Amino acid sequence: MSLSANVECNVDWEAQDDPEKLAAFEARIDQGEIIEPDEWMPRNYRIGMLRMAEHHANSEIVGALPEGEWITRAPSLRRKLALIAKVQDEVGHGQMLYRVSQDLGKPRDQMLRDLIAGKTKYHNVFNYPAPTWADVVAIQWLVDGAAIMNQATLADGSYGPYVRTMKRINMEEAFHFKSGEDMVLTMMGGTLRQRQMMQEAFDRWWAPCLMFFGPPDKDSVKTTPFMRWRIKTATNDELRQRFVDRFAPAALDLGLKIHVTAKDDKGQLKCKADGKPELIEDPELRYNPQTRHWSFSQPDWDEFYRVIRGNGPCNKERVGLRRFSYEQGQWVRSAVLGSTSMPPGADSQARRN
Ligand code: BYC
Repeated sequence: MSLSANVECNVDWEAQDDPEKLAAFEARIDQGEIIEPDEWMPRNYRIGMLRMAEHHANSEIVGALPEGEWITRAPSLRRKLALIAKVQDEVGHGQMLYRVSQDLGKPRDQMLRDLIAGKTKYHNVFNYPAPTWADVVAIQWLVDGAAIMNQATLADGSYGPYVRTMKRINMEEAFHFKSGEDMVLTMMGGTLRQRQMMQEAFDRWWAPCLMFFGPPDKDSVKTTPFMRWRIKTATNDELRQRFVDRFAPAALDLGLKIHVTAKDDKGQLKCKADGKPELIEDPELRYNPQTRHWSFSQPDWDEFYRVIRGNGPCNKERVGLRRFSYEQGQWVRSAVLGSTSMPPGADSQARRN
């Protein structure tokens, strides 16, 4: 089944599938079977899987942008080479995930257009600025750490092409995370200024990383049906808790403090009259030996919804750069697809000559 180029890809819970086919499909899911693209699947499974794979593909290619900005400014040749390789990996993940999404019925060109038109989403975290090298460190340690935590559960899902892609991506993400760990150790073992920079970056990234796993379960519209079909295998809150259990003690061991922060509309920490950021140590942060979990303060969910609806500090910049690259690449796509159209601006250039 293929969707035409302008079909709205919305889950419709009122849609009725053939009850016999649905029962047979759900029995296969219950037995842990893997679903392949050419097999029958309920409409909402296909659309739900497509939306998730497309959101993921978008996140990979937009996610390459904040780190990509730092390639020319990396502090050493070794860090520069590692960063180039990482950014290349992330774009490659996007390529693989757009292929998975294409097989689910949406043409690639429509996905790229929907991204730059603001019709589809990508992860909240990539709408924040990375003003220092320590932000690159925070991305590789915390964001890649969060991604691995989420994607390890997605690799246990039910849709074959996505599951296989997750396994491959997770291996590469493990390298990114190791590099992030090495960098955070370097920063926290460095000078006072390096440790301060790392703390400031950590303060900028902690809350967005808590939001990375999606809204609280009570507000997550898709978790329950998606878990029934094993599109997701853990809830947003379960993953968030796993993240805090893993990273809160690691951060404290490194000498970092976990603060509740407030941000201005440029994504920078709000400052007091003396110019220092308004920071309060998280009053909820503590380990409970009975539950073996850490408690923590929830991030600002209003900020999350503002950011994912296009009004975060860097949304316009990130989408603008994607638009620029889409427009600049148009002549290459036209050439490869056999069209004779000229690159943007080339026809007027030709007329002038
Ligand atoms: N950011 O019902 P819910 C990387 C949306 S990139 C933005 O819980 P669901 C990396 C959600 O789409 C790795 N939007 O949704 C790359 C939904 O909107 P719609 C990225 C979010 O689908 C470069 C609405 O909120 N990983 O590692 O059950 C450099 C309600 O949410 C977010 C993936 O993409 C968010 N954080 O669960 C470095 C993994 N959270 O559809 C690193 C695949 C939620 O109603 N995706 N929304 O308009 C997932 O696991 C799931 O889609 C989510 C959301 C957990 C994100």
